[in-house]
Amino acid sequence: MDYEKLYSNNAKKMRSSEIRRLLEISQQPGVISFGGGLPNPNAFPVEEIREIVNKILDEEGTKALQYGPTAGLKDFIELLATFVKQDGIKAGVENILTTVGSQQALDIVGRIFLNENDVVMVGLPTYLGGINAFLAYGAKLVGVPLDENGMRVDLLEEKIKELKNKGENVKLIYTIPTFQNPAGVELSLERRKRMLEIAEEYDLLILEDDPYGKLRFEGEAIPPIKAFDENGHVIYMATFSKILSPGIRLAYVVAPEEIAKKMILAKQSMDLCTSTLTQTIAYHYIKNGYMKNHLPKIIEMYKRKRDIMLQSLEEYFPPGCKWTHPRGGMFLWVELPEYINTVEMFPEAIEKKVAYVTGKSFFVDGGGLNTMRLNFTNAGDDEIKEGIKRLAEVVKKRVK
Ligand code: PMP
Ligand code: G9A
Repeated sequence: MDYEKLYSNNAKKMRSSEIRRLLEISQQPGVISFGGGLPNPNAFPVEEIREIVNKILDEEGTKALQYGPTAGLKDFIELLATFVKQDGIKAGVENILTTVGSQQALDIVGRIFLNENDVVMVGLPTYLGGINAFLAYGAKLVGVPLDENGMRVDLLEEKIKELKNKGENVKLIYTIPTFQNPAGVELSLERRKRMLEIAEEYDLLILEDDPYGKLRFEGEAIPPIKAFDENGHVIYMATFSKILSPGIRLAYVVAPEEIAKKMILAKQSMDLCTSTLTQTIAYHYIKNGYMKNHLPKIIEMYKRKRDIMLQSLEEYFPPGCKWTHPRGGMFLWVELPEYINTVEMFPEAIEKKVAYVTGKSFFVDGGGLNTMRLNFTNAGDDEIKEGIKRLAEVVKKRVK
């Protein structure tokens, strides 16, 4: 049977993710992976979770194993309201919903806002999972270059003006302001405020995706854009994937009440509710102070790994290559000489048993051919050094 005839228009627009595909390759024996944004296995608080789960099953097992409200468990949502307050975000329970990872939140936003050909402004580069979520709803993605201070908001405004003049329906600005995936840069405070003004002036929504904000190694914290949002132009999302565990698939959204309601409605037909068990685990993890104690340990580990990667790049990479010096997060962004194509180079890297994500995957304009993203959190300390050494050999062969 020809199934193609039956697929919906949306299904035809779905694209496979290079990061997801890479997961399989990088699990081959001996491969050192700087590919997917995987936390380090040693960062998972296995014993604490065991203790919490035992306690939950003893004391509230039947509740934690039952269906729950679509937005999330009441106690957990209340706790999240105080959790986000630490970052200056004012939210009531009516503004918050939980999701199955922030990837689900990206999909819900696409589902409730995007019609075919609606425009989403994104960074050049930007998170591949965001690109694919929006493309599946038929959106047009328009890229705005980044520099060391994040998205160029001057160019953002110029492009929005241009698009609006052409009659395009610009709806969203998608941004990862803190330790951006993939570039590792931070959007400056000034630019955060300006981006919000632009959203207000042009009647747009900002989709602020913040998985890495709590993984700061150095420098002063910059408040999320949502902290300045007095007029309901920001949908904020964050996840437990990088600070607790991605396997528990738990994230949360803070949105204007009306939008939160619409998102909950969309979620009703997607999965009824987020796992009540993992919400209960995360609740106790925060409430009992485990999160506060554990986070500094992860930060220390990841900072050390970033430093090892930076030192190894200095030591082994040939002249003519550049990389970012991220103050937090999980990724380092590398630019090779213009004439080197990291897509073409990839099979040889795999042959040498080292993996990265090709930069091109993060560009909506076909650019970034000479770039790559390196994750520094997943590999062991010695593996980072060895992996960069292997990668440097592959690069050196191509440097003229
Ligand atoms: N947004 C960004 C920017 C990410 O980097 C990731 C994961 N790498 C996600 C969303 C999705 O994360 P999760 O679904 O695990 O919360
Ligand atoms: O495994 C995934 O797809 C999550 C990681 C995202 C990333 O590498 O950016």
